[in-house]
Amino acid sequence: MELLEKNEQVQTELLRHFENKIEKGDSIEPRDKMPDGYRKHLIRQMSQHAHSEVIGMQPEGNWITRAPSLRAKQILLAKIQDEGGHGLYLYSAAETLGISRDEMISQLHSGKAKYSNIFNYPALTWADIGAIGWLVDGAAIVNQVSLQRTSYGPYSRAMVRICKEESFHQRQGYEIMAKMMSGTDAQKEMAQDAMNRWWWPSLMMFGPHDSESPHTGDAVKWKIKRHSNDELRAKFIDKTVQQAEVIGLTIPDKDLKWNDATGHYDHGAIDWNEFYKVISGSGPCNHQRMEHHKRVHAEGAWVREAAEAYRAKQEKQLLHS
Ligand code: FAQ
Repeated sequence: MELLEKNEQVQTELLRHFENKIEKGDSIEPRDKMPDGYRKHLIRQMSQHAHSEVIGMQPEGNWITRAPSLRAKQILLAKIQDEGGHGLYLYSAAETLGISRDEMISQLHSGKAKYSNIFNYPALTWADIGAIGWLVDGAAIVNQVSLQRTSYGPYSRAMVRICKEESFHQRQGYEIMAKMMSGTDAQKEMAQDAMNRWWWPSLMMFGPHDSESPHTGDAVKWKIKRHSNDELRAKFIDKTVQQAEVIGLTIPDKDLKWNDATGHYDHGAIDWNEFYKVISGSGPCNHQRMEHHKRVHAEGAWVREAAEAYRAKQEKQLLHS
């Protein structure tokens, strides 16, 4: 009985330590005691973030063989490789919370874990590669810059490195759009068409409005989220409108208007029916994205087995040396 009470006291003390750290803005590290809800919340968000990075390689990968120049091909290859790397840092960071990579992948394959809505749309033309870099990476950066100050140490450190690479990605996308907007009428039309198709799904990347976001309350309390979905969306719109104007692109929103009182742009209504349809598996490319991931994952089994055999061999050698 005494032992049980003592154990409870220790647990309470450790949780108080967690709360103090959150309160002070110190980072939580893997060995710290944390509430189960905090751990689960992070596993959900970080694994979904990792899956998004990896699934996000597919729409761009589709254009490697069709890039319009060797320079463009090299840049695109490097960018896609970076996205794969981001997925790997994030899977590793999530593993520190006690979930294995295999488990995360099987949650993705079973549909239990989501990935970003945005990667369920097709990349139809070269301008889409510009729009993905400029708008999708641009939206991802706004979110990830804020996450650099998230309370979980391994996640926040991964974000610092990821943000440096994302800003290069955003610029390569903007460069493609700017180049097309200074080209022929057909190229300008292609760029505007890509803008029209990617704008609204990019706004949806920030998640539902704050009033409809079930996870925001806990996320803010635990300092996982440092800014709300709507705050980040507003930040993204404010900076992107100006960038569009500079190169002559029109934002496909007739209700977009600067609001002096809020210091932000007002925007038209987002089609949340489309968002929920896409994140529940019925977007234009969901089936294709998952089938591709499952097939390539199965084909790569031999690489994982070889790496495991190599690790076991090294361990054995170390024991006998
Ligand atoms: N897509 O209560 P909330 C990238 C779900 S990286 C799909 O507001 P939360 C790089 C949400 O999971 C892009 N589902 O949720 C790149 C929840 O459902 P659940 C990925 C979404 O977590 C560029 C439900 O709706 N970035 O692009 C989305 O507080 C180019 C209720 O939502 C990250 O993951 C969505 N957009 O806020 C790679 C950033 N939004 O889980 C290649 C980290 C919401 O209960 C090429 N994540 N849902 O079933 C976050 O900051 C947050 O998780 C939010 C959502 C803001 C995405």
